[in-house]
Amino acid sequence: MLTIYSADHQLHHGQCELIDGQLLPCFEKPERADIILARLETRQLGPILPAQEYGLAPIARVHDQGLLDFLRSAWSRWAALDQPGDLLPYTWPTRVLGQQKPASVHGQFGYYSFDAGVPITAGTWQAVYSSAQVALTAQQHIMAGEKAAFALCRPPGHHAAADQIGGYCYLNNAAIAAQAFLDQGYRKVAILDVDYHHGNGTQGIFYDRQDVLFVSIHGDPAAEYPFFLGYADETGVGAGEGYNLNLPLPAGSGWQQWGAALERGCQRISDYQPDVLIVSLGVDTYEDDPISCFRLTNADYLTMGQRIAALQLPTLFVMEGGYAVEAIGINTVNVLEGFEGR
Ligand code: OKP
Ligand code: ZN
Repeated sequence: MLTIYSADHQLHHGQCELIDGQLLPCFEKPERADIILARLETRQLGPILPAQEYGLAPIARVHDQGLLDFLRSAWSRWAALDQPGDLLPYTWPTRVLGQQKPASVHGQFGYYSFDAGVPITAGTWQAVYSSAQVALTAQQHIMAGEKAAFALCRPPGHHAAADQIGGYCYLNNAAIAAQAFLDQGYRKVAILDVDYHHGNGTQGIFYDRQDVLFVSIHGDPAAEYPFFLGYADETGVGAGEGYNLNLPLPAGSGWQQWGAALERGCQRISDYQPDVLIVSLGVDTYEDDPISCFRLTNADYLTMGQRIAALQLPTLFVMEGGYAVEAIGINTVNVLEGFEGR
């Protein structure tokens, strides 16, 4: 299988995040992608190609222009204030506050985000822009007839909404690729999100549409991030009613529960008869993941890839989460190898 990779991801390296009452080094760190790349090379999965540039237009098909302007300019505005740390939001327009866009960089960050998991550093814009180009390049290879491709995106994207970022995500790479397929003539796209966390951003972007089916298997949001979306009764709205399928599972779920949910999700995708499948591939469902609570094993990822291959669809894998860095290469590449029947 073809992989698309850009070293620009290394330009984004946040210092710290607030987790369980502690300021800890960011879990979403550059070595995640480096380790996956090394495993792809060890296993000789296929060619690893650089990203091509498709510019801002396909990104602006999904994201709000105000958010893009903010992301592009935020670091220089922050650097001008000569502060020591990364730029982080700390005030959000919640229920008791107004919804206007303030002038200050901190106020605007609150306006364009929903949590504090999105540090902006000097290289963040270039890294997130390139991550989207990685997804778009892989998408172009599928348009050109490739059966499958792996977009080794970093930073991830599935929590990013049209105009609000959060959860380590800035630009929604999977959604940008889905929209590009539609803009280039495909009629129906299915997105299967297997990351441990609900893909609230992707769900929101396509919630009122039937040209994108969104299926997600994730930790029950009653107990797990992102808490405020991902429930089973969120089935879509208007024309999109029936085109959103959430399959939340309790903490501690292993392959027995997870595999059954995958079966349900795959059935729905088959019924939908999409032109192409996008897999939001997070491997934070792993038993040793430091911030998640499912119990998938190394071997389960091979089985996952096999079941996805049985859908017999052109398939674009887009990298999302996974924080057990010692195993992230094995688990990610196991999905791809299972898919290829190796
Ligand atoms: C991004 B992706 C756990 C805090 C988790 C944010 C998680 C973002 C995950 N106590 N905070 O879906 O892998
Ligand atoms: Zn995740």
